[in-house]
Amino acid sequence: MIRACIFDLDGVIVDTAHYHFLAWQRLAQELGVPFSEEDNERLKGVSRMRSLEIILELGNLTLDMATKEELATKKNGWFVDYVNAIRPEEIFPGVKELIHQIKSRGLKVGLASSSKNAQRVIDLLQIESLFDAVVDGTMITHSKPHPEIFLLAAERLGLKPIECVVFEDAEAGVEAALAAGMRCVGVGSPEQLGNAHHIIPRTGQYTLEKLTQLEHLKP
Ligand code: B16
Ligand code: MG
Repeated sequence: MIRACIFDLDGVIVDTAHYHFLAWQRLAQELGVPFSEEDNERLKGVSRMRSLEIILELGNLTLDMATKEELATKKNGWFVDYVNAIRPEEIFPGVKELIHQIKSRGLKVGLASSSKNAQRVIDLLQIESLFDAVVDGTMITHSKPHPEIFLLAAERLGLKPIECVVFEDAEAGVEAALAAGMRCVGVGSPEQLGNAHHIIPRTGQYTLEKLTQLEHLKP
């Protein structure tokens, strides 16, 4: 029995994934590392430091920890500058309506984002009240694809993992949800998210009928 939906933030509720890409691209350019949108798929859902390490790997660069910290902080400054301009209307179309429908069916709703900036984004979008539990990058030790964030979200919702469905746009996020023993709806392309139980192009296109069908699929 499905009793909750847990939403990722960046790329599922709002297009902050694009701002992450712009900030990483700017840093990659400074480092002289070619960095495409396709490369960026590997950064989605993983931690800030792991993202930087992937860029350094792409450029065959090795840097000491202090320099890496400095670069990660620089990228975050640019990201925060982009994000501070976010307005409540930027929530993806249909997402609020979907969450209200889920709630009207008596299900709980959680948010699980690897981002340490998640609370800022939630405040700017004014969506805190939509969620029964919020878990972000400041509360976990292991980032996606580790299942920790989703297991913690289920715990905060007072539910078992098998009772939760995750909405994710990142390959690492789909992996994390499946490792947590949850069903997963991938938001994006089947090439990247092929392991998810259902795949939809945009979050707002999901329906309660599909959620019912999910109950018949094994986690
Ligand atoms: P920050 P999500 C993730 O958020 C992003 O997808 C990923 O690209 C980013 O590196 C990670 O948060 C950490 O973000 O640097 O803001 O702490 O998709 O899990 O909501
Ligand atoms: Mg995401």
